[in-house]
Amino acid sequence: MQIKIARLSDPKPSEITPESTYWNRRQWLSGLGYTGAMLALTGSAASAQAQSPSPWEQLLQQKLASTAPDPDPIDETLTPYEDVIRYNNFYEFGTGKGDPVANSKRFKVEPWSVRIDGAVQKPFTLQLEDLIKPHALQERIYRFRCVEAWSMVVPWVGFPLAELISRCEPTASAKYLRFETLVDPQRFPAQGFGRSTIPWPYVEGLRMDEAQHPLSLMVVGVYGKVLPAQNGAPLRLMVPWKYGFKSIKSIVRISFLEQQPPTTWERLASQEYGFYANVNPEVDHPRWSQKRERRLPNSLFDPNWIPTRKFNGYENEVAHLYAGMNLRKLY
Ligand SMILES: Nc1nc2c(c(=O)[nH]1)N[C@H]1C(S)=C(S)[C@@H](COP(=O)(O)O)O[C@H]1N2
Ligand SMILES: [Mo]
Repeated sequence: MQIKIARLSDPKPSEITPESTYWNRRQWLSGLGYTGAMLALTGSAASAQAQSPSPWEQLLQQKLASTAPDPDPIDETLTPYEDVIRYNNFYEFGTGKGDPVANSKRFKVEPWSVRIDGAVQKPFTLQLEDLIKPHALQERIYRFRCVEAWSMVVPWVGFPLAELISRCEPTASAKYLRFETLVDPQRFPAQGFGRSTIPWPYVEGLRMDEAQHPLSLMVVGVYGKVLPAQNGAPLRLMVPWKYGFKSIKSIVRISFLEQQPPTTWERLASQEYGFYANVNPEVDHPRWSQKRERRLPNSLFDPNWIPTRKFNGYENEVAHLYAGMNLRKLY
């Protein structure tokens, strides 16, 4: 029997974000002063949660308040916060772009831990607070390009994945990383929908040198605030030169492997989604062009199409990782 599964798709007009005011970075920065603005934002996030913040939240708020601003920000207009948190792909909450924000209202991060295993000196489990304790948080303003041909510019907050990797003490045989999202139908309602969507857990992977690249970020915040559930709380990956589906959310397990791991979208439709998934305008998706993208915010009247850049504009930083590789075959 053929099971009809959800697919990533060319977005329907009904999913296109309504036009909203641009939140210019310079206006944002000059408004209250950078730290002031961040404190104001984190304050309102905390009060929206009613109860007193958990130890994890307190630690995270503290760390967020001393986030180092992006030292070399790209000169592009930020996608407004409202769009970043309302237009999401997170199939654990449903397949519609509005499902994650609607279905994550009661999401609780705790309890949470991240299992580290595979080719490491000694497998171990990181509790939530230990995840960020040794790391100084940094802001990184990244272009973010979904394989569905829409894109954003987002000020993430996190720390280099390379820092976490060195804490894991991988052995010489570790050549790949495999990441896994939490499976818990209590917290992720769409995981209780049976076989109607994608198989769980959501799995992604990177080659070791990609994971250690300084652009690869473990994200715990956005716009100076605690990362909302719909964006992958408490911990998600951000690899800005790859299509968005590589940037796995709500991670509970990181395994170091000798072999390339099978990953979710590659397993579902390997002719459409590859393991590498580097943003590449020269290799079209079988069902749509990858030469252009809708930069959010946009509207039906102003779709705001812009040309897609190789490696999402990070070619100078990452092209050396793929020297000699045929990126048409290894898409
Ligand atoms: N666990 C999990 N991670 C995921 C997804 C998902 O459905 N489940 N969707 C991916 C896709 S296709 C995209 S484009 C981004 C969206 O991230 P955002 O909602 O923060 O913009 O998350 C990625 N990570
Ligand atoms: Mo995506």
